Amino acid sequence: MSKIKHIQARQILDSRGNPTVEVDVITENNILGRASIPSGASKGKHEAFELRDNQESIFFGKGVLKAIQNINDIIAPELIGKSVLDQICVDQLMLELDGTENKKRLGSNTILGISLATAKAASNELNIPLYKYIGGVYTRSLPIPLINIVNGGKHSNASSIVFQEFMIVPVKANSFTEALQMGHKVFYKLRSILTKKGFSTNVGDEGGFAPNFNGIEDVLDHILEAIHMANYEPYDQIAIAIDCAASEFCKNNQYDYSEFERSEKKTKDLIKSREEHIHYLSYLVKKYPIISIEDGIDQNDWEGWRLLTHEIGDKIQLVGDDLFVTQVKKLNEGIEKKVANSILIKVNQVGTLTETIETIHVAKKNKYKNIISHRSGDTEDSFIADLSVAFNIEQIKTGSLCRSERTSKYNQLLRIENTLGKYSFYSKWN
Ligand code: 2PG
Ligand code: MG
Repeated sequence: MSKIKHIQARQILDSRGNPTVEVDVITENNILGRASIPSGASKGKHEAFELRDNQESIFFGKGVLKAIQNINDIIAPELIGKSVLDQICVDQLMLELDGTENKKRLGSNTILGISLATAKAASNELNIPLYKYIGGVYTRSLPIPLINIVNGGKHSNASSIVFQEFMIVPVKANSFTEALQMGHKVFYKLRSILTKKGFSTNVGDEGGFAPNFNGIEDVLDHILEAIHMANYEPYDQIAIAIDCAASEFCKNNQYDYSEFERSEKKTKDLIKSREEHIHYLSYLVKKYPIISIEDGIDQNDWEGWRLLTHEIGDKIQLVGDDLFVTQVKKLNEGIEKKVANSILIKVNQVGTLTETIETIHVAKKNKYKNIISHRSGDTEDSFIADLSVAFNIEQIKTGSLCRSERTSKYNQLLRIENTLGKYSFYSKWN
């Protein structure tokens, strides 16, 4: 009954218009589970391997037809007849078929497509919501959204801002619905401030504004102004989170703040030593209502991570993204070295649902906060919304309040909150 009858994979387009993998897993009852795979721009060095065709003349090498072929020729024949209810077995079988440490043979996009589609087919087969299928009966809490509002770094080619993401965090909402409403108010207040000043209100890859601000503090001042204009108390009601994506502008433990400078202004004066960079982050935390910094330090700069954690790790959330790449091995290294205090969870950094869940559990056990995350290239698939509820995860980062590949996750969370009704619970900050 719940056996896999057929697996069909195809190439579709992601939010940047680049090809990505979509997989249909179909059971003997003709029940469908469909999943599509996101893709990052600022990828961690140790992420599981994303298989691309590398044939320059087609989609500039970004095609995923090899991944589709791997599904059809290598994986599907082994999985036909296996139960969709046995997620661990399905994932394990694919790991064995791949046989490499970072999924280099078959591709993480290939394996993940089947892994997520299998879970969806199982929940459809059992006719229970995906979050309940994955998480069990005690799944009722909605995450706090870290809502993207300004894009910089690799996520925008218009702004020169070196940090990749500026987000607002509705810490004092009473429900997920109210949190989005609060975020929406600030988002549109910022839009009107930018319009009045003659700034562009075009958006970057994750839907945040991306005008040519005059540096990091100019961005933060504008966000603060928008929070005030929306009549919210900064910090107590709406706080700020940033993703520095420091691996993108660090070379030899030096942090080049002019890395994304698009004008003539590019100058070597903007290169900071590791200590100066940490000092600057610490200064920003004192000056602004910042409660979370992601990838404040380069993925290979363990000493920098140690210093930053020592400096501000007891005051704010320090999130490892490129640092941990959603992998237990890297997370354990961080726990042992006592760096960061939170982890970003991206399904495609590791490549199967089973391994993602393992990482979430290791983080919880060691009191590291989990933050479920999208990728800058994403699809309409809202799997991560269900994943966040499945494990009562307190935070989700899934872009701004525009662009359908971002709102699809928010909309799924709105649906879940609506369905849970009075039994739903909105996460508290810390
Ligand atoms: C990040 C992500 C998502 P990308 O750095 O956190 O916002 O970006 O998907 O480009 O790695
Ligand atoms: Mg990041």
